[in-house]
Amino acid sequence: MKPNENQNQSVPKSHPRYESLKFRHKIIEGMEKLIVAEAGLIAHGRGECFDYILGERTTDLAKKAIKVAVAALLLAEKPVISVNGNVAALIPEELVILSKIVQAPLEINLFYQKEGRIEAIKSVLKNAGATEIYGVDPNKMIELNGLESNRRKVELIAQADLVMVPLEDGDRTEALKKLKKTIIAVDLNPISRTSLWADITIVDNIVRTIPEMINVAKKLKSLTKKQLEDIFKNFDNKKNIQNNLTLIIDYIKNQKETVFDTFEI
Ligand code: PTJ
Repeated sequence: MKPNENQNQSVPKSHPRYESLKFRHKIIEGMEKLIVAEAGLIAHGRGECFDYILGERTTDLAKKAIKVAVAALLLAEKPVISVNGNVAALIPEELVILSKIVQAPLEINLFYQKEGRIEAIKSVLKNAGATEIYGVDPNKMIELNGLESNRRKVELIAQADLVMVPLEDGDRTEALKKLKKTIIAVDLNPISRTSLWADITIVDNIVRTIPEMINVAKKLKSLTKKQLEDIFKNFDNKKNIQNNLTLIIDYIKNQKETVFDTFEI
């Protein structure tokens, strides 16, 4: 197979793991087009592993965190959605729709700097319908204090009161928290440093989370400020993380008991 050939076409829709393979191939194609960093493949595999032990579904806990996150986005004065290579490759159209509904601009922010990557991501977002994309002009960038990685270079994020960071590394989440910003993380690993530092951690696969956020945003958009605050105010992220860990333990225990029930050789 040639490197740029769409490998997804070779996976039959009837394949029991079609959905998972479809997104895996989007990541591979994204890497070939410079959208995804090489390390993005490894990050995706780590995510897949956690998704497995959460049952590959958006759990009730994730749904609750999604509702709180959408309320927080609608309440924020200067929200920004941070976009990296994996997210741009997996769900660009949905990202643009969410950004428009909650009026949170998209800012490209990459951990791995490589010539051509920002342009490649900008192009995928534009093709998905984005009209304004931030984080692309080096002259408009400033550097965040207390951070050495490439993620320190930000544009709107510097002034944002809330930043949504899907598939982030822990260092910048920590730096953004120290700048008193509200952080929404989407991370399948409930005990990653990002998950622990965030104010609202959605433990779910980004490919399911963003469409669900769009549905919830359509419903919450008509609520009053007071009603949105009521959704947001009693959320306890520590409890959320602990409950997600309990969910994983229970899921594995249940698998241990039942996994062979329908497995016939
Ligand atoms: O495009 P860049 O240069 O900004 O780089 C992006 C990656 C993702 C490569 C970079 O931020 C990175 O190395 O991230 P980490 O430290 O591997 O963390 C990524 C986290 O996202 C891990 O905890 C994974 O479990 C999680 N993850 C991976 N895929 C998904 C996911 N969470 C939700 N949905 C996914 N599809």
